[in-house]
Amino acid sequence: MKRIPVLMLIVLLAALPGAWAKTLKLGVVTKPGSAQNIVAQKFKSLLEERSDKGFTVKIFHSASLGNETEILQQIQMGTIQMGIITGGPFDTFDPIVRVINYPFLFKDYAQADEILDGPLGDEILKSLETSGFKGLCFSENGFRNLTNNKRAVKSPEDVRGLKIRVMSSALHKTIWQTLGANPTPMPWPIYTELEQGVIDGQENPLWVMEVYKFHEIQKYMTLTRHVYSPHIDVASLTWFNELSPADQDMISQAIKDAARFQRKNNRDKNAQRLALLKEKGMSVVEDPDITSFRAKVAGLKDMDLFKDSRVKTLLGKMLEAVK
Ligand code: EAX
Repeated sequence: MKRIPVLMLIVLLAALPGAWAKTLKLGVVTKPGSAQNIVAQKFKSLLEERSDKGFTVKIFHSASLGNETEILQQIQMGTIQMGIITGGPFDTFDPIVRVINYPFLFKDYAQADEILDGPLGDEILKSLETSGFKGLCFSENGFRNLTNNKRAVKSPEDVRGLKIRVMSSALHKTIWQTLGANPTPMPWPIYTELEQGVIDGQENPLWVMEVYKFHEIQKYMTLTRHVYSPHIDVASLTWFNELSPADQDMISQAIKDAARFQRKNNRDKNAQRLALLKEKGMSVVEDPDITSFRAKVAGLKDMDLFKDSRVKTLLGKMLEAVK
């Protein structure tokens, strides 16, 4: 076969749209239509458009690159460039992230936005650099609610002995232990474990119950809103530092815009989701005894989980800021 002259090859390649594009791999653990994917899709379209296809984003969804802990490890190593990852699993990489998963911390979305988009949120994003992540911004999973198959939960007494799946996070495990449940850390997805009764329940925002059809396998839901669960949108620090300042700005801006879009989209749909879950037969406790739940977990801030001085100081500032 005749060899194609190098020059001609270059001309040919340059003519192909996106031939010189830098490909960016982004990992999420959930399926299309899920909160993390909505951020990822929006980011992809914004970045590809704004960079005039200088970047292409390849989204790996449904845990095709592994669970959230494994995705984070690959981002640390730089084999994946970005991830939209739920707050929980970060706490084994950097305990400072526990602060944002603190129970009953934010009273509403406005307060969560104000703090996470402000200097305290920045402190957490910045801290992640020590573990090899460039923390870009927060998008959201949402306020987490308890579901289970045993009984209607109205107060902490009803939680006693329930086998609850929690994220891979020491804080989440401690919250449910303190409430009297029997928590088991398990990575996402958990449908089979719920279906087979290995666990009685789980806790997640409303979109999860709808998108993953938990109404088919979970009878009871309680609007506990016990933890506001953000995603942290991160990049590999080594990779990010090698980009030009202009590319860094473009990526940072695109992911922030995508996060803002997704938070609104998520919140706009919640009333409709709740109605649908009831219609599908879930028995919902909308007004549980939150005062008792709060009282039970009030001592968490003095536990060893928060004894690291950096973590303790930031938790103190955070608790002050939400007063
Ligand atoms: O977004 O593991 C979890 O419970 C997360 O909330 C899950 O990724 C769904």
